Amino acid sequence: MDSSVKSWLLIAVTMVVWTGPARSAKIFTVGDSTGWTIINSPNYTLWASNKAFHQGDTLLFKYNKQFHNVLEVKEADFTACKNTSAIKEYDTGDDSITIKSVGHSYFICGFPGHCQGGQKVDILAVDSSAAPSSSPSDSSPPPPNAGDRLATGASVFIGSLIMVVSCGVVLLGF
Ligand SMILES: *[C@@H]1O[C@H](CO)[C@@H](O)[C@H](O)[C@H]1NC(C)=O
Ligand SMILES: [Cu+2]
Repeated sequence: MDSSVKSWLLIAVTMVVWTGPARSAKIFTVGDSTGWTIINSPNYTLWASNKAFHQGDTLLFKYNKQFHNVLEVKEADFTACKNTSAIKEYDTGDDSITIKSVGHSYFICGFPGHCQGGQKVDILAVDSSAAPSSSPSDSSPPPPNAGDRLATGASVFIGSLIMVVSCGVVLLGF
């Protein structure tokens, strides 16, 4: 192959790598290893507060279906722990729920007293597309999170590496 063709090929590869990997959907097990419960349950508000949920991510509710269920409810019902007008009900004990919309999704357990006891979680999801998330009107998007910075750093590193190699190819005239 002609060396200039080779170097253009490498530059093309570099450009592809440089854009970095697209963000892929994540799966969150609600309450981690403890799952969705009421006895020795985690503080679900606290559990959710240090996570970045995106539209398209999946919430996994794992629980004993004899004693719990999952109701998606409106904000007022979440606040009041009202279990009689759920938007959606899940009761398999192993429910996989995809976050379909940006904004809040509210989930409670419908068994008597459980929501009042803290078995409730408010999931605030942001846009799935860009990470960091930003709308066209945003003049100063928030800084990317650590994971995104790491990914960006890695792709810049790989990109630089390929750039150096392709320069070497051109200079040495392979
Ligand atoms: C759970 O955590 C939230 C956020 O840190 C806090 O505001 C709330 O008081 C906690 N609830 C309980 C029952 O400890
Ligand atoms: Cu429950």
